[in-house]
Amino acid sequence: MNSIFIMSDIQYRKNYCPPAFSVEKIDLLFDIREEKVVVTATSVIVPQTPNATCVLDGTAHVVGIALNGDLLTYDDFFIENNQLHIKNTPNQTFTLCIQTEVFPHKNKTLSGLYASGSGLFTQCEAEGFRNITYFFDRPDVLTRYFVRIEADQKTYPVLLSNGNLKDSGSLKDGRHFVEWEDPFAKPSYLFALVAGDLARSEDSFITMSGRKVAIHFYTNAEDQHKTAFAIESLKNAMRWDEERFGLEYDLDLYMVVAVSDFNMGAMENKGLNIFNTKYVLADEHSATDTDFENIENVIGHEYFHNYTGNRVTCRDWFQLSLKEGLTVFRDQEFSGDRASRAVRRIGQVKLLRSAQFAEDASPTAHPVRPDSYEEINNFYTVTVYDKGAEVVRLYQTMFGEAGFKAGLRLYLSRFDGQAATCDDFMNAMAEANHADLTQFSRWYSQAGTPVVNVSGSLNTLTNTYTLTIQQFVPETAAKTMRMPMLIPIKFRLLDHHGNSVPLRQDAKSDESVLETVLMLTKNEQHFVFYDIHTPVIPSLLRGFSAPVRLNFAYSDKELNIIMRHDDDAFTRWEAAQTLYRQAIVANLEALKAGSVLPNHAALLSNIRYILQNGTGDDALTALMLQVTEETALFNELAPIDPLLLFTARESLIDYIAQHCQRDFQAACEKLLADLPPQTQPYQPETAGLRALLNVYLSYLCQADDRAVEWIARHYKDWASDMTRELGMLRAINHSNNMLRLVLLNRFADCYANDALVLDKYFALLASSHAEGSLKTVQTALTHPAFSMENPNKVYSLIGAFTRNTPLFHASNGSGYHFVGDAIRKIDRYNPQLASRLTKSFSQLPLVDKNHQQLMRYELNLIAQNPHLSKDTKEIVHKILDIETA
Ligand code: B3K
Ligand code: ZN
Repeated sequence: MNSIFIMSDIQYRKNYCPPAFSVEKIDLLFDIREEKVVVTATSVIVPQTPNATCVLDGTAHVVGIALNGDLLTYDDFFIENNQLHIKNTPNQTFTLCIQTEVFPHKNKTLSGLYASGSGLFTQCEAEGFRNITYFFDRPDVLTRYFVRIEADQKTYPVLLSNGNLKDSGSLKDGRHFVEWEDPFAKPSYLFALVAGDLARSEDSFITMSGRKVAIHFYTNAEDQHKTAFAIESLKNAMRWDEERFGLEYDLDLYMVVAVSDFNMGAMENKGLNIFNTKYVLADEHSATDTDFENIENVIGHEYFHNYTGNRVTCRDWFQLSLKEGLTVFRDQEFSGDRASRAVRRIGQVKLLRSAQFAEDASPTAHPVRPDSYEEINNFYTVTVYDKGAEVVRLYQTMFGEAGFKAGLRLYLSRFDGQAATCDDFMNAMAEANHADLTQFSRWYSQAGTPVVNVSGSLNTLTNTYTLTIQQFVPETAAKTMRMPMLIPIKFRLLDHHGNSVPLRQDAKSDESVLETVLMLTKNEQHFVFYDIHTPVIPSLLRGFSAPVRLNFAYSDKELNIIMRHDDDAFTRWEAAQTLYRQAIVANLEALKAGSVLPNHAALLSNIRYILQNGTGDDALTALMLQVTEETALFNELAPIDPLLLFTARESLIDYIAQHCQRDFQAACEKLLADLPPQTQPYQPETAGLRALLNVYLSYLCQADDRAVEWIARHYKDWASDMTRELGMLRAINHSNNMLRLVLLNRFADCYANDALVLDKYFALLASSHAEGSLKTVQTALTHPAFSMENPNKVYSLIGAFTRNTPLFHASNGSGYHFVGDAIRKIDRYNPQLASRLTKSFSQLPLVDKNHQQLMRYELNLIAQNPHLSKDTKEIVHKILDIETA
């Protein structure tokens, strides 16, 4: 443990106190002027505890304060540590009026009220509202909002806030006003305001009770033609929530505003979602199939928050997963019902393994419901979101769809209009399903990815098959308890043709099933199956039924059978991953020993089998043909030389590409001939074929540079849509052939006016393994379309760079330095963005000593800044293991 102790402001979950004041309503007047906005906030405050001091959170410049109409003097209040203390407030209801000034054009944090282009936008979650006015900026203080906005009519013809439009009209001097009223009480983090010159795309939706909801999407005028898909997705989401959960939209208007400067994907402000343009704008010329899928997910996600997040919100930020885990689960179910559920599930597993399992193994590990934080914005993590969604999925696995729905409906009706906790949700699930979830609650409190070791044995005398399952929770940086978990393992037994064998678990009964869920509760358990006469293969954790690492020592032959014949997409894909992983590890051993790389003949025969027979789902076939990513291997191979791991993996890809070149070529040509022309912007039915084609092209370019020339020759003909165009560019992106740069430059020129496509260009530059890539990326910082202030650009270039192993982990430290430099710059104006980038260093404990030293050097440079933001400081200190007291 490092001996430096630093004073800081850590918040603890155990210290929660209910608010001492409630607020009946708040009137907000926004007077928008050229350089500043004057905000007048008038709250009707009801004391809940006698003689409590009225303390409001805020950072803005105070112009004046009045209590029950009387102007306060400096003797009546003081401001300390971003809190306004009002002395001697009455014990009865009182009115507090606070006038502040904010400067959105100077605000580069993209939190609070900020300018982007010629418009003004807000982002209040988690604690942005306090940058606008002084308020009880905590999620358990809910109130009704009445908002009036006044601004210049020409500059800001569109003035929006939450809820319903109540009034609008002209004022003198070319100004105008609008008034909005939100009938639903909400916490301050859901407040939103937009002012600008935006174009409106309109549609409507008739709810299940026959109410007409107007849908308004606001974008820049030149992007208006790209909103159709997002609008359709919203209507699909509205219908889906009615059909699946009986939940109907509750206002008469649903607004979505797209903004290009935004720290994350989107924000669920009541009735007025604000979205990153990336998750709204799409047409076939600019968006890939994956972009369309992401738009559908995020539109769905923010819509579903209307109940899970807005109608029932979080009591405190430690409960963040209550709304985020649940809403991710809901958007996953929505997209699973839309298309290719099994393939979507594998996508979720890939993310969980490469990012969340990695987080659990990192210095920033925390449970789904954290116990403490320094900066809440650092806790919008894959653990809170995606592991949180897995925990919610566990309820459905245990209780079935109907039981889950009953629990959700009970929770929503019990806590409607209130702020709740993860325990409240769990208790509603338990009550609706008459279950005891005491042990289950460990999923919220214990960090770490449980490890499940399984072995099986057939007793030919008794004709029984016994599964022995052990579990343990590894130690993490969060140092939480490590008690055995309740782990549902979806399970079948397969014969050697891949057919399911009947499972009989009761010796006295003939009853059998083909699939069961084994409930693991102890450190070690045995499950016995009767009437098993021939060798069988366990098909375990089907559908990835729990977020655990499961080990079973399958033989190659058993893996082949599962991969080819199991009817569960996850276990098939997982068998392929095991084969890839074993091959990478074998390469790694050979590289370490300096010996010749081994053959992987068994793997080749499987790849050929898949190429010839497919899997019945092209998107699944495409996934099965892709070698496991390095990041998913870091943890189990630690301490690792990332460059050696990269070489081991690349060698395997090379090997497959070389040996199966003819097979890929034949499959590719057939597909090119068969691929139907795209008639609609996004066709899920043929998305799998396009994914497959792109995998073939990548292997072909890896095998032989002539494929790069082949692509270049046909580029124009084949680039019928962005999925195919980007697929070609990705395939050639590691080549040193000059044609790569020719095509990339042409791509950048062609889309010079499309910011979202340029993001793809920057990501291509930053993901390349071609010679001189660091230099290219450094030069890209000066590209006229690049901006260090725009998160999309930063994530595309610098974010993609941190995932480019040979560049980021370069042995001379140049990659770390490049990213470190960017963090140091960005931290001065956008701490949230800087802190996110800093997390790329959290692999530190998993890499070898040399890389650790280089990372530490860079992190120390960041830590030295006396003005370092709270956000970045918390992450750097965790990684460097500097104790904060
Ligand atoms: N709730 C927002 C995230 C806010 C992040 C604040 N740092 C988007 C979402 O999860 O829907
Ligand atoms: Zn969310």
